[in-house]
Parts: sequence; structure tokens; C-alpha cells
Amino acid sequence: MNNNQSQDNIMINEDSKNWQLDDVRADHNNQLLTTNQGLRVSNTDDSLKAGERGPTLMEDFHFREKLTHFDHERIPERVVHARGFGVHGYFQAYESMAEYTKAKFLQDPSIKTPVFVRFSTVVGSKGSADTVRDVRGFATKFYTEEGNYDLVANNIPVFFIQDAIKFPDIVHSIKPEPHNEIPQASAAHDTFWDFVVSNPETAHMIMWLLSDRGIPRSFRMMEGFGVNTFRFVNAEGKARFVKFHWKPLLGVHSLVWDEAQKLAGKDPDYHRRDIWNAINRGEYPEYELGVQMIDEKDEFNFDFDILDPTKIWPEELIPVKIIGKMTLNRNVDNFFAETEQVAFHPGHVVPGIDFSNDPLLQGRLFSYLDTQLIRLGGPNFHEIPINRPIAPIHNNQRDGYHRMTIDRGRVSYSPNALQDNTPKPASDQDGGYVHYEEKVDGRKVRQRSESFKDFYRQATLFWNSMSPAEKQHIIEAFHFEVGSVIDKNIKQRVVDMFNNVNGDLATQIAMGIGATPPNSSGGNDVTAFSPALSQENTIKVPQTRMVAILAENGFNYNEVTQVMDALRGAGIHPEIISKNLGMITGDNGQQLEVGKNYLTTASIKYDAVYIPGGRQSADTLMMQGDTIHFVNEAFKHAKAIGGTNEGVDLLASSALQGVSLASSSNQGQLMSDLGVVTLGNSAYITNFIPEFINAIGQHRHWGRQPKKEFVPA
Ligand code: HDE
Repeated sequence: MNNNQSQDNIMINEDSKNWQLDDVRADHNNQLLTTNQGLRVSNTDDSLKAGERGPTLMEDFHFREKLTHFDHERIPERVVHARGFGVHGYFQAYESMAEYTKAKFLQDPSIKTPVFVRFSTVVGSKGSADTVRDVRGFATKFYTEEGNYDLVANNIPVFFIQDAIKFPDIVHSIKPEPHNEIPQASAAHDTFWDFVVSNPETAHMIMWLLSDRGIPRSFRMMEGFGVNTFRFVNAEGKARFVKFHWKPLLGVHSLVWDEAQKLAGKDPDYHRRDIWNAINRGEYPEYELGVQMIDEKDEFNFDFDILDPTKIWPEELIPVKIIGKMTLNRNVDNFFAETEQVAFHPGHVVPGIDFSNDPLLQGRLFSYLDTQLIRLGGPNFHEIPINRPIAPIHNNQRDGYHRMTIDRGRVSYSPNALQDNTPKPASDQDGGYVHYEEKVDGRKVRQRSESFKDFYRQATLFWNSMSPAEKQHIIEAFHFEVGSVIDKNIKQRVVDMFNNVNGDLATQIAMGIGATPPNSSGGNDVTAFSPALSQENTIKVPQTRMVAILAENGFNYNEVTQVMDALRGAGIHPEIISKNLGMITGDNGQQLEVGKNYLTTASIKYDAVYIPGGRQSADTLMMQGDTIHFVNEAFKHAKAIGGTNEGVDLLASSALQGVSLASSSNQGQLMSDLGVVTLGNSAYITNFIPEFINAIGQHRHWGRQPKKEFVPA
């Protein structure tokens, strides 16, 4: 047989994967019901019985097929990252990266490479809540013309452990405790903190996990990090160490802990709903791909080991070069077929991307393939449509569970003469993958490199880089997580361990959890900080934010419509909330439709609140406990709040401590204080609107909580 080159020459574009999926999409609209054998079914509501009240008959093949299929509907959930949400999109390079890598999808800015991204939490079961405190997975499959490349990343740039052999231990410790399967999707329990204090290499990752990064506002507002050190290799064979970054164009933003916990009950699907709705509205999440590169010759020039996955490469030291952009623009047709069956593997690489000896990465290269075999039932998972590369597959692998390909011919071995020794290995020039020829020389030892043994200095760098509000959030997270631990010895050891990071931090932790503060001052000599680590310095834009407008009959129609139009114009989504669903009537007799009532939503689902004027509306709102609670909760969560005219009266009767409001004696006054924007007279509404939009874009207004700001002990 000839290797049919023309058949294999493929043109990749954004829609290539979508077209490929067309082969397996099934639309059952307006069709007659059939069995899986294609037999038309006359009744699917009554089983076949011997008499109307008699026993069901074995003969009922339709009943047995339907129930058997149902009984087998589930596959094992992922052992970690069980709860996830997948979306399609495409990636485009900004410029050719040929100087650094021969990976074709990074060469030509005109090529749109299709991608599939699965976001996930790590610890919880498939049915757990989205907003728990956890690391988020951010796994991307690039369907390139050279085969699939998987960038299996997290939203935190470091990991708990340094060697993959400890992975079962860390995961066992953080999962629900085995005797009673409690708690679900949470690190706040004894076994996890026992692991932490027994493994000081976890210190840096714990700082990130307990920071705001552990409770993202949205998948659309998270960074992604490849964590492990990889290699770029160019066409000349020159290699560089590389770390991968995703940077969201909406900035990096988080929830607050109280909000995250409440959302877990009120809307466990908060994150998946958020990205699903955004994509359906055409607000496509975008992330820039960045790389940090280190020359092979500079491998040992840093005060940390560049192969250690508990270390970042500080961006101020090794800048992130932005090399392209990913746009997520299509939701899945079917969750199971796509999101549940997608199989990622850091070993899915293309020429130009290679590995390092990072011991975590080396272990991952084994684990991901192994896990797919048990989860997806055999070695043919690459044939499941979402996993199929766009590049053609030719090899002598055959058979196995659920084989779909009908391989023709009698040759399934190599070398062979009967088929002119095809399919034959491709040379480097033909795109054959050649591993980077790293020189390795060593004794077989079960040991950790001495250069991996600095566990605290970067944890201190992280702490130093946090704003006062971020520091306070970390302390409160310790109070919750370690406060939930029962064993007093473990609690004390947490204090002692984090005294190595920072003495003030350890003292503050101790005070909240009933442990003894350290007697030595603690910490280390790191005084540096990295601005790139603080979310305070992230992109802040109002686009795609959700605003609740609280109104009742008699609301000021002109104000509300002007504000809604302006918000929409700024890419913000206003929604009217009222006691009852249906229509509410404004002060001019015109009506607007209510989006939600107080039972079907809550302030935690919005980024900001606006209370319009209208005497009757404001008076009704002031009588409603739900409304007052809504406003107070938004205030507590540091969200933007707007009020105009009589709406300001409602704010005045809420518990917005320490905030100055526009006064009714100065009707034209616009007041903007700590993210609360108020106006006495709607004639000046055009002044109010930009100020309110600006407050929304700030994400949160931490200055409201001065009493809670971190005060060194
Ligand atoms: Fe994973 N990891 N992991 N991991 N990981 C899995 O593979 C593993 C690690 C990450 O949406 C599993 O298909 C080992 C780091 C993501 O389907 C499993 C080690 C990072 C996902 C596995 C690590 C990740 C996984 C479970 C060494 C950040 C979800 C299901 C300690 C770079 C992918 C599966 C998806 C999933 C093993 C550490 C990211 C068991 C042995 C570091 C995003 O194979």
C-alpha cells in the first residue's frame, strides 16, 4: 500500500474540530423512536406483561436493552478533578515562535488551532459545588496539524509536593476521610493538615490555596499555569527551559469566602453557569498565552532549582513573553460525550515541546495514560470523538475494547515487506518526534536533591507580595481551615510551620485557632516582593459583570431605563429584582419585566447593586427584610452599590457603616465613597452613571473593612 500523502494533508482552522464532530452528532428532533438496533419501537412506557396486571416477560428485549443501557450509564469519575466544565475555542499565535520552538501551531499567526478546555476543581466529587476553596484545573487540548498537544494546567503556579510518588498520599489526605466520607470538597479537616505539617514542601502551595486564588470569581477570570518545567526546542535543536502561563483579559478576580460558601448552597453550578451564559451571550473568554524561558546554560543561576515544582520563576526576574491568544467561543453539545470523556495527558506533545527532569512531571507522564485506561475502559480512548486528533493516525496498534476504526489489510506489524514497510517512522524533517538528547548521568538513588530543600523562602515572597486585604483573607482562611481541625497538636504544628514563612502570620493564625503564638519571631531573610503575584495589580474592567436592580411598583422609570441602557452599553448585565415575578409599573405608568425575585436569586450572584428612585418603590423596599439583607450582604462582600434619589433613603437605612451618602439637602450632589455611589437628583444621572460603572469595574472595595485590615502583631 502507498502512504497516501494527499489524503493526509490537512488544513486546520478554527472549525476543523467542529466539522469533525459533525460525523457523530445526532439530532433526534422529529424522529421516530428506535432500539439501538434501529428497530422502531411502538411503546416505551409499558413493559411487556402476561396480562395487564401480570409479570413482566423476559422476552421484552426493548425493556432489557433500555434498562441495561441505563444501568451502565456512568463511568468512574476522575480520581481528582472529577468536577469539570468543558468549552471549545481556538488559539492563535501573535508572532512566529520559530526562534524558540518548531511547534507548528506556534509558527504562523494566521492559523487558528481548535482547542478544547476543561476547567475543574480538584478535590470534590463530580456533583460537588463549584465555589469551594480548591485549586482549579485549566486543561487545554490543542488539535494541531502535528497531533494533539495538551497543556494540562492549574490556576496556581506551584504544587503541594515535589515528587509524584507522594501524589496518592496528598490526595488521600485531602479527600473526605475514609471512615466517614466527611468532609466533601474541602481541605478543612485533620488528615489534610496532618499531611501539611508532615511535609513542609507544601508551605508555598498552601499560601496560594488559602489566598483569594482558591476561590475564583469565574473561570473567565483565572490565570493558568503549566506548573512543571518543560522544554522548547527549535529546528536547530537548541533547547530552552520553559514555563507556560494563561493570562485572562478580564483580569484575575475572586469571591470572598462567605460568598463562596453561600454560593455552594444557593447555586452549586455558579462557575459553569457563568461561563456557559457568557459564551451563549457572545462574551467569549480570552486568555493570552505567555512563556517564561531560561537558557540551558543558565539552569543553575537562580537561588531556587528551576526543576522544583514548588517554586515559581518570579516574573520580575524572568519576564513572561506573551505569544498568542485563546478565545473560547462554543459550548458543548453534550456534557458526557465531550467534557466527561475528554482525556488529557501532559505526554501529548508535538515536536518542539519536550520535557524536563522535574520529578513531578516525570510521574505525571505515567499517571495520565494509566488513568484513562481505567476511566475510559481500554486503550482506544483516542477514538472517542472529543479525543480524536485532526491529524491522521497510522500505526499497527489493533483491537481492544470499543475499537471503532476498521483497519484494512493483513499487515499489522513492522518492519514488513508486504506493505513496503509502511506505515513507516517519519524523519525529523518529516515531523517525526525526536526526544531532546539531554545528557543524563547519575546513580540510581531514592533521594531528593539538596537544591529542592528550601521550603519557605518563596512562601515568604508570596506573603510579602499580598495587599493588606489579601493578607487578611489568608489569615481568615487559616482560621477557617485549621480552625476546623480537631487535633490540637496538628493545629500547633501549623503555627510552628508557618512561623518559618512569617512571624506575624504565624501569630495571627495562632490567635484565631486557639494555639500558642510562636515565641521566636520567625520568618526568614526574604524581604523582596513580586507585584505580579497580587490580584490588586490585575486588569480591572466592568465588562460582563452582573448588576442587580432592586425595584418595586412606582420606581423612577426614566432613571432605571437610562441606567440599564448605559450599563448594557458598557457590556454590563443589569437584572431587575422584585418581590414578585412578572411586571412592575414605573412612576409614569410604563412597565418593566422582573428578572428574578428574592427566592430565585441572592446578592451573592451579582457584582453590584443599584437602588433607583421612586418614592413608592423605595418605601416598599424599605419594608422588605429581603431587600435590606441583599444590600447589606453586597456591602459586606465589598461590592459596588449605587443609589439615586429616594433609593438613597434605602441605603441610609441599611447598615453601610462609615460610608458617606449623597444628602437630600444637596439634590445635585454625587457622592462616591468606598464603592458606594449615590446621587440626590436624577437630573444629574449622567454624572452618576460613569462613576457607578467605574466602581463596578474595580471588582471589590476593600477599604470598607478598615477594622479588618492586617495589623502586624
Ligand atoms: Fe494531575 N492528574 N497529577 N496535575 N491534573 C489528573 O488525570 C497527577 C498535577 C491536572 O480536566 C488525573 O485524567 C499526578 C499538576 C488537571 O481531565 C491523574 C501528579 C497539575 C487535571 C493526574 C499530578 C495537574 C489533572 C486524574 C503529580 C498542574 C484534570 C484524571 C503529583 C500542572 C484534567 C485524569 C481534566 C488530572 C495525576 C499533578 C493538573 C490521576 C500523578 C502539578 C488540570 O492522572
